[in-house]
Amino acid sequence: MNKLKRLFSHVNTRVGFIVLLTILIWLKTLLAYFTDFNLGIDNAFQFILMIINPIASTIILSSVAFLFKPAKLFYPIALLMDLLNTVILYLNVIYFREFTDFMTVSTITGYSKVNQGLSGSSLALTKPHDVFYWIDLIVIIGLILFKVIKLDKRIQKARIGFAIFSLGSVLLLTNIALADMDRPQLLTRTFDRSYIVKYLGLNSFTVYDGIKSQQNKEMRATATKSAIDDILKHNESHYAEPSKKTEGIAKNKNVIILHLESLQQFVINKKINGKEVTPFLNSLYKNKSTYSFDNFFHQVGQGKTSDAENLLETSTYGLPQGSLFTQVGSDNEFEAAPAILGQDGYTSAVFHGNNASFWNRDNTYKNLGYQYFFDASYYNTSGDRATGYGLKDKLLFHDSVKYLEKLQQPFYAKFITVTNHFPFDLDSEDTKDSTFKTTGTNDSKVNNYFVTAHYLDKAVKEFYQYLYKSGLAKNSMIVLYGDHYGLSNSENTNLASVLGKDPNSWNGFDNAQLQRVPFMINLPGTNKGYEDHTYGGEIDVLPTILHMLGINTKKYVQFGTDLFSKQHDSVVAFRNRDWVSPKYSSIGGVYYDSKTGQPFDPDDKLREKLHKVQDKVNTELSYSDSLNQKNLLRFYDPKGFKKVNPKKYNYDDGIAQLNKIQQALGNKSTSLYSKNKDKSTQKLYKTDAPELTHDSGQTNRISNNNLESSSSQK
Ligand code: GP9
Ligand code: MN
Repeated sequence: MNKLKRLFSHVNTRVGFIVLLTILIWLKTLLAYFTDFNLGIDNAFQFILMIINPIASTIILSSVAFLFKPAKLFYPIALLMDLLNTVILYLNVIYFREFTDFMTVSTITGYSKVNQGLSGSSLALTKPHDVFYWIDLIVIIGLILFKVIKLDKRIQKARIGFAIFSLGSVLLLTNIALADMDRPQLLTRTFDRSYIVKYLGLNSFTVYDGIKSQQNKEMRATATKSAIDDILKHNESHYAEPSKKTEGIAKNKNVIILHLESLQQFVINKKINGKEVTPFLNSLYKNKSTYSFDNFFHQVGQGKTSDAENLLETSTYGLPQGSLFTQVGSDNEFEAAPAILGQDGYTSAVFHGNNASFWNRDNTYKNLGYQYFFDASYYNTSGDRATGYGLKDKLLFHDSVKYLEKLQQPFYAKFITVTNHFPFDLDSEDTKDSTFKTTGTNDSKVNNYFVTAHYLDKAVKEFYQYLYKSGLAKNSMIVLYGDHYGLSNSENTNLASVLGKDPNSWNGFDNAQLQRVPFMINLPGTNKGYEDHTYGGEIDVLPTILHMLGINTKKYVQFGTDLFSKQHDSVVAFRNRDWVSPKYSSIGGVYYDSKTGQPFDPDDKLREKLHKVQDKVNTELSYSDSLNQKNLLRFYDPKGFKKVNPKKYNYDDGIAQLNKIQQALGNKSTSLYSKNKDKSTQKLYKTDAPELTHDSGQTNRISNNNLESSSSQK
């Protein structure tokens, strides 16, 4: 008892008081971590970081109070800091309950047009345990008023405050260093807000986000209308006319984009132990109904998947650092595929079995003009149904049918797969019936890569079978592409022998060659398909497919050119300013002959020519950066293009919205479901996914009553 008293007497010192407040904030944050937030902890290390991450920033915040010497200032300031901490925490708790995401500066200030912040329903989002977020503050103020906690009136030495501040800073730096061990480039790449919270805590996230949005704001504030003029000029001179052979051949068809995670071109037609890695994709590749490209490169930067998406949706490059989606996706205006097609009556939707906040998709998609986003909350991702980045591919395709069939046609639908993602994990039950035996290199990543690529191939095959059975295939153009490399340059030497290459002579050019990814445009019904050797990249996809859909692209700002056009620009720029072209390539400051792969020293004349190519690449990348960093499309109104209003979209009740539209249209409804005489086509879907045999049929979206009513119509 005496001991307890003695311990409590410490609270009567200023340092003791700050320690008490810090402990309380820490406990409250843990309460939020465990009950309200969903941070997706994958391993013990992350768990430990999560437990300790509130401490550093809380200490730093409370050290502010030590700047004030008189007790009647010190205590109110200490409590004010505590209140600030609590408010940040609690607002995020409420916000998370509504949006499954963390609050950003632009959501608080209303700067972003996407989210309107918390609605009037905030009160409905409170829960009984919320009392614990506030009670400590009330009790402490009470204890001070009733003099149970006595104010320490001694004048403090300045160095105490400084020591506390230093302690907090050291802890924070240690925290950042530890986080970087588990998740390199956490702060430069900004994968997901929840990652920063998981690793560094809410306060650090809020400060980080504040700095980022201030930078963005400044960049934008200085931009003027005329800044887009040069870009428009470049756009006009760079434009490539559609080819007469392909223009309009897919007019009014549905567009189905299959985003094949980390799939690289070297798997196509590759055999391992006598068996093809991707037998189905190979058959598609060779099929007369497919335009297949074998010199197609990804062009992503640090934003990986999200950069690939941006390249395809907008035909602009990702940013030099970080992900375009996370940095400017919430605020920018875009002229993106879903919006362009939306003007022609297309319905647009994304299907992806990961959290909506990953890569800031939940906000960015609205600015791209996506009407529907079926994220992890629309699927059952429990237990063995998911791996690291979400729902397994076979299940993603299978479980999406109930949503896909409700889309009014024509639609523009994108499926983002995840299973073939580093570190290429798959449960043994998913491979036990497979006769495919992978490589036996010393690198488990290389070996596993082929296993998950093989799995992805089968998933696509099952989906295709459904597309044919349901009749969707004949009304659709299916675009398949690999988003970026799966095996990085550090694994490439281990891969070399599998590709029949010598790891000892492996060089920068070889790495660049491996940045080829599959790109196929499959148009069931045509027999004009062929293997096309044109050099191109992700930047070129949008103009290419828009032309095939019979849509004129001249008025849009696009940095890519139609792959089928005679005027196509076959210099492929990488995000780091390296480039490849049919004749020459420039990789890491070295020129290579693209045919022989040999490095060479150009003579003066050729050097000048190559410099010009480099200048062109630099100009294009910098125009694209300025367009996106300064949000210049806000100054440009292409004739006939209706600007996107992100506020129109709400991804919470997609299926209810679709059902409503279907009902309102009655027999004019063009959804597959309506065409199938108001019956689901789910039964047509055949998959060997073992997870389905022990399925509970639950989706993560618990509160969606409409979903239940729609699935009962089956
Ligand atoms: C996450 C998935 C993976 O949702 O798309 O992104 P990546 O790590 O490949 O950029
Ligand atoms: Mn990816």
